[in-house]
Amino acid sequence: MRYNERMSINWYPGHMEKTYRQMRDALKRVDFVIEVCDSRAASSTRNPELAELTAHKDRLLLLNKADLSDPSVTDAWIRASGQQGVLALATNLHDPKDIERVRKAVSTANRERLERAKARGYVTRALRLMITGIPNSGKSTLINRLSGRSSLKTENKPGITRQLVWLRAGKNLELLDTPGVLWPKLETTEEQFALAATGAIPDHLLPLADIADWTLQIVAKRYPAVISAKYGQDVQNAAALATSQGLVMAGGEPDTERAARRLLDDFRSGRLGRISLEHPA
Ligand SMILES: Nc1nc2c(ncn2[C@@H]2O[C@H](COP(=O)(O)OP(=O)(O)OP(=O)(O)O)[C@@H](O)[C@H]2O)c(=O)[nH]1
Ligand SMILES: [Mg+2]
Repeated sequence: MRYNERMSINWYPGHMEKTYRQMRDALKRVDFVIEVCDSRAASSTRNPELAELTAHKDRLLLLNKADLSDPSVTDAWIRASGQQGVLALATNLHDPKDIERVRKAVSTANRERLERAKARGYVTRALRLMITGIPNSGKSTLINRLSGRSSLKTENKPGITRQLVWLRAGKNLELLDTPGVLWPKLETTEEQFALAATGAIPDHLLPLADIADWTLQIVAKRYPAVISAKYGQDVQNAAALATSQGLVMAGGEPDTERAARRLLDDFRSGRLGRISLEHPA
C-alpha cells in the first residue's frame, strides 16, 4: 500500500496520554524546563502541546543532534526562537563541551532563582529540572550526561522511556526524565514525514519507500549536489536508487525496500552530510 496524502497517522500510545497528566502534576514542583527537539526538523519535532503546558515556566530549548544538521540553518532557528522569547542552544549531546554549555545555562537560571528566593527569605533547595520533548529527541541522553551516570536507558528508536523518573545530580540539581510525547493526530504530510525521517515515530507507520522518497525530494531541493555526490547519480526516488545501486530482488525487480533503508540509514547517520529538512519561514 502506498501512502495517501489524506491519511493521517494516529500513534498515540496510552502511556503518552498518561504522561501529560503526570507532567501537569509534576510541573507544580518544577523550577525549570528544557525542551529537546531535533535540529534537523526544528518545526515538526516541537510539540505545541508541550509549549502550552510549560509556557509559564522558565524554559530552554535544545536544538539537538546539531552534529547532523546544517549549522547555518540551526543558527537561523536559534535566532527565530530568540525572537519568540525562548533561549535556544544547538547541541550535540555526545560532545562534553555542549553538555557544559547546557550546564552553564541551567546554572544561570538557578542563580536567578536562588536570588529571588533569598530576597524573600526562603530556604533554598536543589533546582528541579524537567526535560520534555517528542520521542527519540535525546531527553534521557541529556539526563545521563548531566548526572554523569548511565542510569537511564537510551536507544535510537522512539518510545524508549515509558515513565517519569526523578534523578538526583549532586546536591544542587534534581532531574525529571519524561517519556516522549506527540499529539493525538499528526495532521500534515510534511509533519508526518519529517517525524518519520528523523526517527521520532516508528518506521512501520508509513511505507518505508514513501519516507525515503519524501526525504530524497527534500534533500534534492535544499542540497542539490548531495545525492549525486553520494550515489554517483541523481535519483528521484527509492526505486531509481535501487536500480542505480544494483539492488535487485531474485526476479530482477529493483529492491526498493532495501534502497529506502539504505537512503534512510545514510541520512540518519549523517553519511549524506549535515542536512536540515526544515528551515525557518
Ligand atoms: N547524533 C546524535 N545522536 C544523539 C544526540 N543526542 C541523542 N542522540 C541519540 O539519539 C537516540 C535517542 O536518545 P534518547 O536519549 O533515548 O532519546 P529520548 O528523547 O529519551 O527518547 P524516548 O525515551 O523514546 O522519548 C540515542 O541513540 C542517542 O544516542 C546528538 O546530539 N547527536
Ligand atoms: Mg528517553
